[in-house]
Amino acid sequence: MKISDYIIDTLAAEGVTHVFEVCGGALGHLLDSLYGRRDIRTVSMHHEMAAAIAAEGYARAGENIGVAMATSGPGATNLITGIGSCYFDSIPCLFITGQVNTYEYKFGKPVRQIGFQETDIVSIVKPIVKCAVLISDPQDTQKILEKSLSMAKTGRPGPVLIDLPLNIQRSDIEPLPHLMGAELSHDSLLPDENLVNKIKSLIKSSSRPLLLAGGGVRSSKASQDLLDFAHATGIPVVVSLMGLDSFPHDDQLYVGMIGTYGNRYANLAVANADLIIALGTRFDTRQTGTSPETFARAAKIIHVDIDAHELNNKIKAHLPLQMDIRTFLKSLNLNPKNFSKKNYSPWLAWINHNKTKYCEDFTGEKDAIPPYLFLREVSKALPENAIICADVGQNQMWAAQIIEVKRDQRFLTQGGMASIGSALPMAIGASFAQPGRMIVVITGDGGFQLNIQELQTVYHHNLPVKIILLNNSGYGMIRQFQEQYFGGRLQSSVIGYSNPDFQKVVSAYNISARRICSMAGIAPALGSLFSDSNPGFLEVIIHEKFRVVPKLSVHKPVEDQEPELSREELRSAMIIDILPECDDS
Ligand SMILES: Cc1ncc(C[n+]2csc(CCOP(=O)(O)OP(=O)(O)O)c2C)c(N)n1
Ligand SMILES: [Mg+2]
Repeated sequence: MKISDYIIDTLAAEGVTHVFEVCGGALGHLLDSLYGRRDIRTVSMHHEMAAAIAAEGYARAGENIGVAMATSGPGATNLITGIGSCYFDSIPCLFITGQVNTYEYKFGKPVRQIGFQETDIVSIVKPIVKCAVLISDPQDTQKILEKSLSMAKTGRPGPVLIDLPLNIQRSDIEPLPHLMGAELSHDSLLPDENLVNKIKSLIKSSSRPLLLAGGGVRSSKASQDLLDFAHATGIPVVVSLMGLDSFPHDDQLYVGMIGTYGNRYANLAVANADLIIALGTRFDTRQTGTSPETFARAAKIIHVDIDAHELNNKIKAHLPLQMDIRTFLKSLNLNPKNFSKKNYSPWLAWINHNKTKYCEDFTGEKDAIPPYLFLREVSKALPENAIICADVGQNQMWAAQIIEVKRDQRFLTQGGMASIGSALPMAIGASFAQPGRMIVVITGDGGFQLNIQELQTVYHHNLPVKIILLNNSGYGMIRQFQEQYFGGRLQSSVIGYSNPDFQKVVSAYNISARRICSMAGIAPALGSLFSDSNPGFLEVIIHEKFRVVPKLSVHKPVEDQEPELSREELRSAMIIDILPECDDS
């Protein structure tokens, strides 16, 4: 059997329904093996960065591994941003790159290149993949493919890459029945009785506990288990940006998102908690601030993560547990009596008081559309099962702070790589993973221009992708940063920056486009945007004065975001003492 056919068959057998790619000579045989197939479809993108991120979006939104392909040289290098994102955010994806024939490849020779577009992509991506292999012997193909697929999905998920020279693609092999043994099961790593007792007693002695949900909750498909555990114990839940959609925001136990751009009330909860059960989170700097020693300083921390390297890495845990989140929660949920509900009413009342007092600022000036108000309206108008894809920048943080993500909704965004221009290709991938669901892109004028060409993919497949572009005439997030730290010298975020007429550009792609610049326009525009399942585009003019607030600056504890509360107010907002360095009295 031809190797390229074997590979596509294997992917189809894995349940992969779509492969995202940009063509090239070095992919020749693989493309030919995709030709005419109905069980596995080819989605031709217009930039490999977008193909990689579409695969990422497909894996984030669905149940399957994402697959992207690119030709050798520039095709392969263009994949890198998406590969890195899958690595940092733990998304299972397989990247296949075409390569020159093995007899044209330099291997160890001290020359720069032999074959046309020959590029050592395996070495280039090594630091950002779980594994990357160039197949040089056809007989290794099955072993490498099966191992790569298994690696991408098991343990802490992530990207894998296979570099496939043309002569290997066209070689024949006799595939054997599955080579791999049973996949590593995490069920063997159950928390034992001793451990359960420890957790039980930590919870028992706490009066201000919090569950902190990270991206690992979704990765291990543990959202329902988290909901069950929270309800069984009555413990309120804060989330990280990656864990944002792992717990329904309309649940009474939901507090908010923590971190640099987190909700002030959620950060106050973290600062004052006496127990934090942190699930599948790596305590990224955006979460803890730049002074991790001040983070959750009153709390004992139970830190559960599948990746042992993340335990006691930045935050010292009272109880570090290397374990799959779902396995952990499932086994705790097995015996609800263990964790019978305690009365946390004073704690919950304190949290809810802060939620009201420190809610986001919805006020505008004259008729300018305040982003928080606008996105709250978007949130209300979203279909029950919409998938929101947020780009990177102010638009992302406004959306993360304000959109009330419901139980059947998703919120997809890049955390660790955080590439501007990622939301549109992410949405394309998500729409193929979840046919029939509306996909809503929240993006900025700067970021949108990085993958604007993918409007053609949206149009070509008539995808139910609704793009909301918050146009503040600049790289707003960088402008905010320069205003804060560089005396308002807006080099390159505003100076030297300009936008095209987005209405004309989007219309040229045959997608219906609309623009609003006043409050009165919001309701009719959202009504019409969400009224059908065709592609749609809404440009919202946002005044450049709007900032992401609150925001934490460097060297501050998370509870002390800007705009700063008066020291007196901060003191009264805290249960524990404020830090001496925050006290100017
Ligand atoms: C590929 C890439 N280049 C540069 C950046 C740095 N960056 C982060 S946010 C941002 C501004 C994005 O501007 P825009 O899309 O208009 O969003 P806004 O912040 O204005 O909402 C930039 C340039 C990045 N994250 N990714
Ligand atoms: Mg902008």
